[in-house]
Amino acid sequence: MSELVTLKTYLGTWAGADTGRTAVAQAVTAIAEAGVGIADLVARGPLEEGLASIRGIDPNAGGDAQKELDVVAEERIKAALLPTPTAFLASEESEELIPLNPDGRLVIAVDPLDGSSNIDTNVSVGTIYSILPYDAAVHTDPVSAVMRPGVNQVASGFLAYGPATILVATFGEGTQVFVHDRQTGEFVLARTNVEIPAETKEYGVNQSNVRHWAEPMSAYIADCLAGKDGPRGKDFNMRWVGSMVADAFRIFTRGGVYVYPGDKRKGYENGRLRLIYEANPVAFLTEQAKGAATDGKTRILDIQPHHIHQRIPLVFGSKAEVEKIASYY
Ligand code: FDP
Repeated sequence: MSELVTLKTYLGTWAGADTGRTAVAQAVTAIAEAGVGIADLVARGPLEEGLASIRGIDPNAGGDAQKELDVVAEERIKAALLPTPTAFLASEESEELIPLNPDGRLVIAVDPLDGSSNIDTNVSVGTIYSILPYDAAVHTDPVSAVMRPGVNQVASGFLAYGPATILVATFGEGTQVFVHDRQTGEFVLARTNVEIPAETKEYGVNQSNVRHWAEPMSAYIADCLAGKDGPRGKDFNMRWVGSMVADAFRIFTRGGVYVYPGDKRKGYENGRLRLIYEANPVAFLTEQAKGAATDGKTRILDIQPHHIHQRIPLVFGSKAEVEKIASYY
């Protein structure tokens, strides 16, 4: 039997004696360890009273209702990253950047708990992170270190708290899947250099919004629905968990596309997903797995952010299908 590769050994080999890489390895290890604690809380479900309850009357920085577990997850990640070389943390749950380590050389953006509308439904939720290098001499305004197009990421990933706790991670050299082994407490490398199939017959979208969409998106879905009798000449299947991490993991496993377009509803002009801590990390993972990620037309990783919490229409997954969607725009 071949020897198991743990996250620790993988990161040790990847980082070697490189201090920049070692900083990234420390941060990812900390996030993964915090994730194990968050997974335990999620698994206790209704026994952990109040985790799905809405906290206070104010929405979070992104404008969504804040659940108790959103806040607990942010606290856990913040505490885990404190001893690492992370200078600043940007989080969906905090309006401003959170200063951590004055000597840090990384800025990290997180969605501490993606899919929070699913907390009390026993459906997978997760944590998403994006890691950028930080140099205090260059980024005299730390916000400028976060407000960079996603091509500047050095690592990104997400944890999904489902039947298994998994970590999908990239360090710019392919996309790897680690699974948390509850018996040993270690994350074990389960799939290396994941490849999302270029072609697919499966799409994921909240189709109840069809009347709010612009013409290109309605036309694309109408053609999928027409199946083999329509212009696409093949039958499609639809899957929508409504937790992006869960939908993403399915796409990393068997292909497909995730689509959240902008629509006519107030506040949804640029879709629902946040560029810096949702779209960018997933786009990096997707490209590293030979897939593609756009806002419909433009590559996500090339987009210049203008606000920490800005939203962006998001299409990612099987490359040929993402390109097909772009052709409708
Ligand atoms: P949530 O608000 O529950 O955190 O990140 C936003 C997100 O979930 C995605 O995980 C999910 O794919 C999407 O919103 C679901 O949106 P709808 O409720 O509009 O379907």
